[in-house]
Amino acid sequence: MSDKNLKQEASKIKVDDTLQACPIDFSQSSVANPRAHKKQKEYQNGKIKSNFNQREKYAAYQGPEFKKKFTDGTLPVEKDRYRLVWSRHCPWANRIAIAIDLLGLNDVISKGVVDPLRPAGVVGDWFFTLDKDNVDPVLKIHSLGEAYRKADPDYQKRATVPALVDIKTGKVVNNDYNELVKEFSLAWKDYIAPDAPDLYPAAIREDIDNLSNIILMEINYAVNEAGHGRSQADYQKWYDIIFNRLDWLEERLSKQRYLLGDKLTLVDINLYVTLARFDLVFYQKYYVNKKRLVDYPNLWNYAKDLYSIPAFGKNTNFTSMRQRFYEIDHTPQADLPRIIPIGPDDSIWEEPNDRAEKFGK
Ligand SMILES: N[C@@H](CCC(=O)N[C@@H](CS)C(=O)NCC(=O)O)C(=O)O
Repeated sequence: MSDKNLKQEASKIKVDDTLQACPIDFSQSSVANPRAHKKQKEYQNGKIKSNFNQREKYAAYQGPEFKKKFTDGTLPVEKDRYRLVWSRHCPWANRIAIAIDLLGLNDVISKGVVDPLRPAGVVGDWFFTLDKDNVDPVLKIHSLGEAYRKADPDYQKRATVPALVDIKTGKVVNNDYNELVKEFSLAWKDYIAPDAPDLYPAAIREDIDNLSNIILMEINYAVNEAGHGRSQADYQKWYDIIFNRLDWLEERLSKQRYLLGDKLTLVDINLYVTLARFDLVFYQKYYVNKKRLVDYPNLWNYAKDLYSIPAFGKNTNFTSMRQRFYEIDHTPQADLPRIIPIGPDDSIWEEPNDRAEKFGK
């Protein structure tokens, strides 16, 4: 039986996946960053190879383009066959990295991490500049765009994270951040650790989908929409949506440990990835600043509770967030026309939380 109230709440929400999923990127501006402009030319004229010189410049929003599935048998479920390429700053990619570790699939699905800092002036591709020789050790590529173009030689859009790559062919097979966790939960049962949580249990699937849609529209996308506000009225609209919904979530979490009761599900991951970036990024950069996360007792304790689980904590990296959202590119720090915020203090995430005590183990 699905939760009627939740169903009714979700029925008021229209899922619009043409909304902005991507953070603001201002490193291209020659005024903001003269060095970037010079570097950008080297990509445009092909001197440096990346997806950049082929992509649609400033392509508008794009939804996930690669959606091959395990659940319908298109993709074989095979150990050591797939690699998740992600960036630690990215909330969408963060969902998948957390889920792989929570499900205990980290021994069978590997992960490659791209650099949240890109070459100055480049958008639309991610690079393996954190790796030795700037090459992903498994896929042997310099940029994620290479795997996108292996999958589709005419691919001209952004090479986005998360991207699941078939190691055998080197091709991106799925970059659908809304579906990948479900795919792993449903089709990889043979490999999921026996003590792992069921992130998408059959009995409450409808509730999970309903609450996920609410959180997607009114939290996950909404913070980006507020940050990209096209007018004062537009910003105000999203600002109100976000804080009304956070009040609603605060109330919900005053009664139960997790969003759907006493068991963690994938919808907790979906909320967590925005909460983890709330005070550092959305509050101070996107003006989503009526309240901070730490001002909500239940949401804050809930976020710390999740952070204390290694799959969440180890995949939460505040340095990468500062890099991507504030430092942006490889321009030397001394030349940066931007400021990187020192606060908030990241160490407060390590402080104890009251959730187990309040709701029992
Ligand atoms: N729109 C993306 C959602 C994921 C996304 O926006 N990822 C961002 C990082 S948070 C990205 O890779 N952006 C590429 C870029 O900045 O050019 C998709 O449909 O897969």
